[in-house]
Amino acid sequence: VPPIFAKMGLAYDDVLLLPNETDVIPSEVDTTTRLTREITMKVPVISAAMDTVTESDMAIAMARNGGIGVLHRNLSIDDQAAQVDVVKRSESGMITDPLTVNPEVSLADLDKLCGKFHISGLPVVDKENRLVGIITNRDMRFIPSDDYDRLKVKDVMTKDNLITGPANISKEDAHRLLAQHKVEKLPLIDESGKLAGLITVKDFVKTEQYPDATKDAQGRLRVAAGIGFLGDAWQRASALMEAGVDVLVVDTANGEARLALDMIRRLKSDSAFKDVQIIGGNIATRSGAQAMIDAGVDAVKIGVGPGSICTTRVVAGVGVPQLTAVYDAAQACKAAGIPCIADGGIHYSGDIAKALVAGADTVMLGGTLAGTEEAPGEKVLLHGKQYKLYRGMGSLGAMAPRGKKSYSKDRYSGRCHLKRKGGPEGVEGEVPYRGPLNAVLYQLIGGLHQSMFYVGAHNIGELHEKGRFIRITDAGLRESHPHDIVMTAEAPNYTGF
Ligand code: RVP
Repeated sequence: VPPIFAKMGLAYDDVLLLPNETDVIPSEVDTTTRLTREITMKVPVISAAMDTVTESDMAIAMARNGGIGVLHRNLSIDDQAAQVDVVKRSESGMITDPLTVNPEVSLADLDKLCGKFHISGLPVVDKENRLVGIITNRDMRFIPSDDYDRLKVKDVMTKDNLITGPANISKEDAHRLLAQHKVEKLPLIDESGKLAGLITVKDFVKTEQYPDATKDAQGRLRVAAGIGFLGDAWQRASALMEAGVDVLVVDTANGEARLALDMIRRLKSDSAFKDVQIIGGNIATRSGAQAMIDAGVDAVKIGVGPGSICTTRVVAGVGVPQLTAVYDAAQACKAAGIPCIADGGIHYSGDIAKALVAGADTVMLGGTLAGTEEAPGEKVLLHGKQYKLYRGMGSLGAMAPRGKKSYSKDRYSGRCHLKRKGGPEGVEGEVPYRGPLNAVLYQLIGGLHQSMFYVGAHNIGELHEKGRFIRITDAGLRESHPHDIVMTAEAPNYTGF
């Protein structure tokens, strides 16, 4: 039996990293890391499964920039699966199952479809999936939108001299054909004349523009999605898997809930999910991590109560300061060769390096990304400054969205066996608007590069090995932040909120 008082727990602010002799050049460090047993990423950052943080726009931007997004689950199964579909279709080496349109569809409906999937045109096929034309915004450009209801795809599509390629075309040949004919989309046709795929110029451009992107074997962006373990969770998992999700996160406030562990075991033992990686969380102790590992997870997510919107530690009096939680849980993960994620409480770039040195392989961010353009929700103006809504998934607002069914309740009511339901464990608020995600990530990752320079680590493995902490006092923390000055300009990597 462990003693009733465990050791002292430390938070990120309780420590600093010690500088070492170094030959590292910050811009040349390699931040490649493991997200799960089988997935690596160039950038160790994950956007949180929260309804004010990650929907498809954020997931696309995160994956393009080398991280990954976890789509939240505070929406219907169909809507969440549709978001997976949007991410998986956003770019690709070759689209093997392209969206198509029937010649009889109105231009108005076509326009809606293109808007939903952020695409500029579609192959047109008959009932047998034979290519009969192609319609892109070049065909639509001079058509007044007043005519969209009246006109059909067949009236304006390009149908003569279609440029197509064989289904097994190489990347180089496809590029040559696109360039030679100055077209943007190349439908691929199999031997029986049916549409077998699509290659687009946009995908070539995106690959050059985002060389670090997190992609699957087919060149599609990777995406993760949160699920629970109560009610229709299994149905949700199945729908997300069918939509092509890469990672499922069994996401609960207390990952040691027996039903959550059962859900993980069930997913891991069902061969239908063999191509989907399973992350489990959250836990905050070594034994919690071990329980996840024993259930078979492909990565463990760590954090009980460190989140900026989380009140679990005051409402329930439960939690472990995050640096210690990461350090302890990572011991079990390291021994088992399973990666782990430090989730919550990271608000400065320096905290990322601290989390990694404590043993994490990646970090998950909520509040730090909620103010970006790609986060769901409108900007609001408060006292002459722009803000965006950010709320805990256990807040009253997230658990009971107005006029909608709530799906996030079970994250914070895993205590379903109790007669009395608990209260909220999160709050709602606003965070400053911070512009596009890539600018914020640039600062965060730039900070990590600087940490690696000071520690003398060329890569994340060396950061794990060489990083050492010094504990600091309140006076040390005061000394760390800008002091004895009235700040008159905000630095892009220091918000001070
Ligand atoms: P932060 O980055 O500090 O804003 O924390 C984000 C994390 O907080 C999430 O990834 C999640 O683990 C946790 N969270 C989300 N909702 C709540 C809550 O309502 N208590 N907590």
